[in-house]
Amino acid sequence: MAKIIHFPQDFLWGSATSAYQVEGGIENSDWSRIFPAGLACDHYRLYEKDFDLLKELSQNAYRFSIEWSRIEPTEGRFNEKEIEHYRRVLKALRERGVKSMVTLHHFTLPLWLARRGGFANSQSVFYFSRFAEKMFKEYGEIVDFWVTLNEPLIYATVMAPLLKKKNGLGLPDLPAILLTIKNEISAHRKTHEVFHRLAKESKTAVYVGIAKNNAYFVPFNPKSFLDRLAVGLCRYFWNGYFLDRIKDRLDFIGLNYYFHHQIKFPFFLKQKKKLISDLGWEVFPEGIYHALLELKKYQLPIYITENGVADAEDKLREEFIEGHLSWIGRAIEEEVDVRGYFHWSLIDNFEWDKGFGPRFGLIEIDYETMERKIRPSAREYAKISRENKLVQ
Ligand code: IFM
Repeated sequence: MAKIIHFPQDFLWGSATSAYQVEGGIENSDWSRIFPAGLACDHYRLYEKDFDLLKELSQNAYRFSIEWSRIEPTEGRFNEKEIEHYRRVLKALRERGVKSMVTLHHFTLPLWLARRGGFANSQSVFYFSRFAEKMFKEYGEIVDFWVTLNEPLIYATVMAPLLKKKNGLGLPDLPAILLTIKNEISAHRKTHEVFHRLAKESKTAVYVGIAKNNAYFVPFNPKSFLDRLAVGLCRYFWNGYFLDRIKDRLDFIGLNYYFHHQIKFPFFLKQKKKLISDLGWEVFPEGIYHALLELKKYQLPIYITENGVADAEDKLREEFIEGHLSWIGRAIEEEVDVRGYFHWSLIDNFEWDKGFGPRFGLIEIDYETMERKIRPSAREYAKISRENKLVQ
């Protein structure tokens, strides 16, 4: 007999992107010269077309990021033309009845700030909150959800060190990583505080969260003390540490779930599972359930802010989505307050140092013609969104 999983009323069904990965024409960020994305998906020009497709796919929410280097190309000077651009983007979503979730930092920084050390420089807290405050003053009434930082630990430990090395700004070092994390925590806290103060003054509702990359860690041998110890440490440092320091300044938690790690002390084991994405990442839907249960203790609303698979031939995506939604459904049954799911990604895009090869999109992009083509799995996801239920 078919199993039916019903999702809560008002559940958000959406997808996510980030500016550098899709917009094109970003010339002034720390990624621009090292890993140029060129025209990317030309989403900067074609956003309305993409939102029509999003609607056609029965989605009611969209997560995207505002490119800081467009808004503040030189320190302290805001670009009005770009501010108007994102206002049009937000209005286009409103006109279509789509809720917006806006990320303020998704891996890229304006070049001027990168040259001053980026988030490793404690002044970044001031720079970031000034930029964020400006964004709130401009768009506070037309944004539904704010995400301050995307995957702060991936940023601090992988992305920032990679750029630093490639930019010739020195070798990545542990103190810089720790400082980055410290400043990210302060930047988030400050932004939450400022947004709530401004929202109170202007009597606007405000929801500020974070997109936190948490993984599901398991011991290779549950009887091994060392394997279990390593898992405990990973859960503490990778999953919990950052959230514990901002939990009193969060209106919701965004969970980006991609990974399940089996640990045989002191190593992460290479997964030998059958379902492997084009990037070699294991597909393990059950992990999202455990990651959600781990977040239950915070007693905050949770949105899945990212979950997706690199799958150019669209062979795995339908099963991937259904599998994850099924485990999310189970977490909801166990009273985890999950309120929405944003698939990564709406369209194929620029996968950072891996370029345009990996295909994460519900919609395929032909990078020669910029033509968009809906993948079959996207239609299946649309059916689930439309009916607000998953039939298995
Ligand atoms: O493309 C990235 C995104 O920018 C952040 N989360 C993981 C995605 C897939 O690697």
